[in-house]
Amino acid sequence: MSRVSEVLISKLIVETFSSRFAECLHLDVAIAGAGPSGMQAAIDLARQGLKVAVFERQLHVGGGIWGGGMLFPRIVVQEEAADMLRGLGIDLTPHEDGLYTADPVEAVSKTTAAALDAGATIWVGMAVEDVVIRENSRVAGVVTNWGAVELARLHVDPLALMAHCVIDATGHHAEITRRLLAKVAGARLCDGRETVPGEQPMWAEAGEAALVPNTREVYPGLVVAGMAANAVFAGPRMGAIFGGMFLSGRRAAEIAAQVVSREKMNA
Ligand code: 48H
Repeated sequence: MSRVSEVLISKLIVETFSSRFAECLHLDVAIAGAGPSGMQAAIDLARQGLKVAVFERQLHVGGGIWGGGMLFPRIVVQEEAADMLRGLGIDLTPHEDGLYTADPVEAVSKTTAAALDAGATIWVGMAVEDVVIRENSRVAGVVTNWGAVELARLHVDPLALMAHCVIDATGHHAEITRRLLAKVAGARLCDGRETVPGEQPMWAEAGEAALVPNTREVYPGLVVAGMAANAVFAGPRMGAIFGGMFLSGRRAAEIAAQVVSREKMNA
């Protein structure tokens, strides 16, 4: 029989939060955004034994998956990503032309479970508002604040966590990459540009095809994934097809693992 006391409830929450947060002060990879690309990257990196945390501004994970297409609760996935999703236990219904449909609730739940089971930490309600920079030439961590503080526009100073690599999986706005370019004087992306052009109008096939090639280390220590990658490299949007997001997350994990090895060698 448990003995329930208000003080003990408060103590357990504060103490276990603090110790779990303290464990994240030195990460291998910090991922901003818990949509499909960020979660797939978290699964792959954590399965390699890397220390990974995902920071999600909203109180829920899943990003754009929940809404399916215009709130119709189905997502479309193509053949190239089908095995990855089946491997997570997500049921896929086959259709013509190598396309499948899946249930958003199942897709979010099973990717989240896989990330947690692999050892990733997922923080919800916690936004990445900035990056930690070193020598004006390398991203070295993330600056976090409560999503609610952002929403209320309160002047509350943030906390910083160090990471060998940061993945910008913030979706359409590519927030982390934009923030970096806006703040670091003279910063240029890997292709020499100083601005993020944003995604292009819808062209589903081209948008999906562009996602993996656009998944790159855009600045030392900063990798872009998912819709953010198409925003940074002017790829088209694609509507409610999600295979490319999972494939981009996988590619981001491969690149991030290389960045982590490089940074550990340089340390
Ligand atoms: C913490 C943040 C921050 C921040 C944002 O939008 P997402 O689902 O991202 P992807 O790229 O994994 O998937 C894109 C897909 O959902 C989509 O939008 C598609 C297919 N669109 C096609 C079309 O034509 O419209 O998830 C990004 C997540 C969200 O949960 C945000 O709340 C979160 O990132 N986020 N979290 N700190 N600064 N910015």
